[in-house]
Amino acid sequence: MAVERTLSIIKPDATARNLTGAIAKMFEDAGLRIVASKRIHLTPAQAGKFYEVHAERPFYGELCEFMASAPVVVQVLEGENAVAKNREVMGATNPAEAAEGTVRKAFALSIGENSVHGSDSAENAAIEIAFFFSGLELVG
Ligand code: DAT
Ligand code: MG
Repeated sequence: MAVERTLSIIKPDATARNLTGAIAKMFEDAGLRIVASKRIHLTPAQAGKFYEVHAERPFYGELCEFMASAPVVVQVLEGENAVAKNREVMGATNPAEAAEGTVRKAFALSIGENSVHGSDSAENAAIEIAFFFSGLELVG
């Protein structure tokens, strides 16, 4: 198995409820290491750029507005199969479909306000990590 890095975002609904530590602990307990972390407040334009791949989807406006509504915590998680492992800990996009023990089952409020983002492939992880962090900020 390969050691990978993936991008995680603790979304506004979760930072607003003071869940940053609880969510980070779930990733750490799953064997992922937080090798970079910062709390930022995205502008709507920055959120729009990050989620550009979803620009044609009907919920794009709502998604960008939500992501810019309050601070987020962006983190780089490192570990064996980090991309897939992070997605497993996150749970399904829709919390109604998320498995027991996942972040979204425990904390998500709705399909839109679903507490966490995680890269969906190693290729996208590299792009998303570079969107938020310079190489100097990644400390394994
Ligand atoms: P994921 O975040 O699980 O990778 P995605 O990439 O398909 O899911 O969508 C990105 C985000 O967009 C998702 O976390 C929440 C929002 N979203 C997805 N489907 C939605 C829907 N049907 N209605 C509202 N928001 C939605
Ligand atoms: Mg996605």
